[in-house]
Amino acid sequence: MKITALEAVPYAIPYTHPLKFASGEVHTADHVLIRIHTDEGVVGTADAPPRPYTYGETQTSIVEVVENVFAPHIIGMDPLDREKIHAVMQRTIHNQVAKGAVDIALWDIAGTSLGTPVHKLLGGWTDSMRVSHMLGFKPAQELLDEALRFGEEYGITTFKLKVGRRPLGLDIEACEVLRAGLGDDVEIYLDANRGWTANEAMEVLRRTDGLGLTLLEEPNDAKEAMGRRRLVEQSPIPVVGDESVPTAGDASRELLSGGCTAICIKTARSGFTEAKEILGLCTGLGVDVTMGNQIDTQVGSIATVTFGAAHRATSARAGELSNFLDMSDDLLADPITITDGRIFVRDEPGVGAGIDEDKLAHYRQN
Ligand code: MUC
Ligand code: MG
Repeated sequence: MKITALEAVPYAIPYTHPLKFASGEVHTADHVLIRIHTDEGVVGTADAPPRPYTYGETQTSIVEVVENVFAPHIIGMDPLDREKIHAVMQRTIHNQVAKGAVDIALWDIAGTSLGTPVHKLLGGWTDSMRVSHMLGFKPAQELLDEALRFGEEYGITTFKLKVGRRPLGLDIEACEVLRAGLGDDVEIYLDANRGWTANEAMEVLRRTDGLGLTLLEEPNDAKEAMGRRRLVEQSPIPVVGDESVPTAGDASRELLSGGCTAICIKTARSGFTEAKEILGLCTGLGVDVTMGNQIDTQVGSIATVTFGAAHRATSARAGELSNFLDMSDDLLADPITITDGRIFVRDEPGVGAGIDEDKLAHYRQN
């Protein structure tokens, strides 16, 4: 089998409920759909969500690097020779989201051509993931109302609260109101997207002690290494690396230098191949992993479920899988449903990200 074309289709779908967090906000899913075509008619599909405030990539840069930097070298290669294709992509530094989408599309081709679901190829551990819902910046009572609604409508019992605001009391009040309103059985954890200094994060940990928070993600900039190490040493809960650990090399550096004690794996920026390397590192070192959300569409979310359900460690915790519910529409032909707080893998060859072509024609931007 040979790759005949790499297609990078920019599209835009508005959000009904914009997500706001310490490093940015999202009003429109201005993503890029990546499709890899082969001479046997098999097509691999994946979604690339640009996050300029996290990795520096934009919709335009993703189209450019896929079509004009990767494609000329990758066309003609066997899509199953992933190692060789990655060697080509590694000649270009960064561009993690563009590389991740190409990798997922290659796995989609592998599964489709073998007639096997990719969750089976990756590990086949279980058939579903528990869902964690991400709560963006809002007044405390609105956060509680949203969490109660998601609990009632979808059976979700795990929430990640976006924090990193100043004054610190805003987020501390949100934690208190959520804990009082949701009760002790609901899991609540925090993600500051580098919004605080290490000292501010330590103050928040002190003032929320006793609320049963389980994880603190990217409290400050991990590059501020001394403050971060002090915080990690003193934190009573695991400090999760997210945007500081897009690659296996980054994850090893942050874990071994004391920059974090747990890792957020995101298939959107690591693909399945590097996500597997990061996972192996984490299980070998004995640190927890979470499956994160790059503010993904349903196409991206089904990829996360595919990877997360395939492995024991990634399915142990609830994965962040519900951001697509805040979009006005999506591209997946067979929409994702959340039942009793879970999303199931697709029992069909490939990743199961069949695209509704009419919707793509409607939302595409070229
Ligand atoms: C997250 O976990 O940080 C927000 C920015 C980004 O890159 O991902 C999201 C969610
Ligand atoms: Mg995060």
